[in-house]
Amino acid sequence: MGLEHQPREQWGSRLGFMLAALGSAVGLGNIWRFSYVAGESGGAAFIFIYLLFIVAIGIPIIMAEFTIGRRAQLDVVGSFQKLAPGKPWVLAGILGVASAFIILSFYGVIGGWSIYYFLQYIGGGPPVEGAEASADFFVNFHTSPLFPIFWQLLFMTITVGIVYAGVKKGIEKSNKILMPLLAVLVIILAGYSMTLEGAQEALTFLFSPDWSALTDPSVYFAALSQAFFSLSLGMGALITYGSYLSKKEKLPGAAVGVATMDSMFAIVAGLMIFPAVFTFSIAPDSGPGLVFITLPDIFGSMSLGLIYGLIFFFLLSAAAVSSGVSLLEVAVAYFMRRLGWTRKKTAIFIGSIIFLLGIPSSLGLGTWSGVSLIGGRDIFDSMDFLASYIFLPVGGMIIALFVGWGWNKSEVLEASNFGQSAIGTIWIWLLRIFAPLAILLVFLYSVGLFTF
Ligand code: TYR
Repeated sequence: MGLEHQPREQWGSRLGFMLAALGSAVGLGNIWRFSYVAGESGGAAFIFIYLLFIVAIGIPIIMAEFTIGRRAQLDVVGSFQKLAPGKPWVLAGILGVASAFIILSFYGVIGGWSIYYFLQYIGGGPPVEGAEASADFFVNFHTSPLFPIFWQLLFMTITVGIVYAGVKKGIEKSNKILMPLLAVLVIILAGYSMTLEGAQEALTFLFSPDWSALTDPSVYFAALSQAFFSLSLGMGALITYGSYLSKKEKLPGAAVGVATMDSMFAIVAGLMIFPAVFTFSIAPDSGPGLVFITLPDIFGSMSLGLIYGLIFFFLLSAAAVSSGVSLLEVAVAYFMRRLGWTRKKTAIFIGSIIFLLGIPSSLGLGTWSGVSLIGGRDIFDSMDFLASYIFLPVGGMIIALFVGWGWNKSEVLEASNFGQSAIGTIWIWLLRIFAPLAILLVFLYSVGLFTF
């Protein structure tokens, strides 16, 4: 199949593009993953490194992805083939499509849990009183073989439905409604949480670093993978979204805007979750269950708990769907061109495969919890490890090297809208040297953590 075919869809406006990119970035990563990883990695010191990575590595690579996609006007694999025909850079595109399959397969599992909890709150809240009952409820739910798979299927169906409807009518439209709504909701919930007794302790946990944590390599590794995961970076989601943007629009402001808003979302989500965690004396490092075990318990003992729970799980589900959509779009855009199929047929076909791939991750948290794949991790954690800790940073490194070294410099500067400015030169050098080196050093520093 050639690189160019049917006329390509486009965003209706620059704002629509930015909200869609933000919808991709803001997701389970900001709420569910950020809170438990920050909790496990000691809080403030981790957050400090995470923010540093966002500024020095994340923003330059977002710009690199936008520039590639907008210039090539193609999916992630096609973009590299068009800009650097016959060169090995296309590996980043292939890794990207593989990451879309892997991440969405386990993402759909948690997305399904979120929808299940949301519906519980519509029905008056889960029947839990006390931390133990809350944990039992969660364990019973997610270890049941079929039940979570049903909710995962529902999540995937909604996600496929939006991608099926198209770039403008599906993705842009849903994000235009959801994103502003989410911003308002998360601020209201954080405001409420800050009135709880545990607020002071939460602020200390989130903002006053214990610098000794920085001697631990796993903190850097966790912060790097969280930065990539949360910004949807390193696998071409932003190349794909950039490819639907018209050449008239300016890129740099959009890149900074998306990174800033995404980080603010994570911090405000921390302000929403941790005061509650400390008020009810829950260990911040309770792992992936943090949101699902602790929060329903907390909501159960709060005066406005039912409403709080309803809004919270709506927020989580909606944020998960808008990110799931971007994961699916990476694979759909590629296979549509490759197979010459319509968007509708490709969305259903690829969505079904990813749903099936996710089933082992779901079972791995229950019936198959004895199965371990990578370094003693269960199936679910192995998928997350492979994609978020390895594929995304490696993909990001290749993207940085490609824009820095593999592509003609004046063409890059023009395509990025930086032109011959000083900022453009700084950007190029961040991509040439700093970002790849920083990623490499984090990998080397963490070598001991790779126990396969
Ligand atoms: N950024 C999303 C989140 O924080 C997850 C995601 C990761 C989405 C990679 C897209 C992507 O390509 O939940």
